[in-house]
Amino acid sequence: MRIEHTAFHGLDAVRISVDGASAVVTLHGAHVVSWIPAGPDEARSRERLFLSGKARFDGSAAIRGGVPVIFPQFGERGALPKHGFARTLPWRYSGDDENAAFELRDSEVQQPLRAAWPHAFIARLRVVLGATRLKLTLEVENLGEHAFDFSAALHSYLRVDDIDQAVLQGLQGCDYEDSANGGTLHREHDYELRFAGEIDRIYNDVVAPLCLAEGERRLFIEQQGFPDCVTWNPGAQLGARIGDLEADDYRRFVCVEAGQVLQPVVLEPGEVWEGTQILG
Ligand code: TA6
Repeated sequence: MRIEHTAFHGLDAVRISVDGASAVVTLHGAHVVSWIPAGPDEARSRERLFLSGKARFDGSAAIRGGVPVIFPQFGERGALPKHGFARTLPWRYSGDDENAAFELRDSEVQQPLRAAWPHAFIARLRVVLGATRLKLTLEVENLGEHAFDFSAALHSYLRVDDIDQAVLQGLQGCDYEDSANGGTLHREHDYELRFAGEIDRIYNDVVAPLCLAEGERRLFIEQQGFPDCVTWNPGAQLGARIGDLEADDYRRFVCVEAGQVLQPVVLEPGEVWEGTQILG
């Protein structure tokens, strides 16, 4: 892998390239903002992540699109701001010339967040790029003297041309919590999930690789270490109320998030947890 330090909309970033593929990761949030796999033609070698034209790059908020790192809290399931603080803090590049890695330490967490989550930790994001695959591994290490618990996710915004043509295959048989309908519990019976209207679900015990299909195009999504998969699209109405999305942007992405949400991780002193999402 070739690694170059660069800037992305004014943010410090790292550009990774290998065998005709490329990815860009900003230090703000260790946020993957672009992934273009190699391909025999333009149809396959094209941007695979959605990034909003109204995304904010001033460091004040999470970037809308790409792959936000959610840690140490998913959603509003705790005292921290929604989805925790990792996506809004500056990470440090901790890789070398060939291995891309980013690190966030608790010393970066300022008050009042630190008081709300007073734990000593290192979070690392390792990014491995292949010609047609992107592998993201989130690692969390407890550096303190007491156990802590956390939840986490890789909140990937996968680009689609038309939400009406996109289906997510492979969730059949999984139980899910329906966040768009009061957190009710269900079992998925269908092989294909379609995105008609708001979909916001936390699927549990996802083991098989999933496939995002749109026409002839396929993107496979695997996860390891993360037991849950969150699927999200705001639909037209909610999409129009999200300030950093254009009114029609909901048509152009599906979030398929590898997560540890329903059952937080309990990490003992000295222990390391890791979870991986592979796109390709
Ligand atoms: O992962 C799904 C979700 O929690 C949705 O409920 C939705 O709110 C989305 O994340 C985006 O959250 P954000 O804070 O980035 O606007």
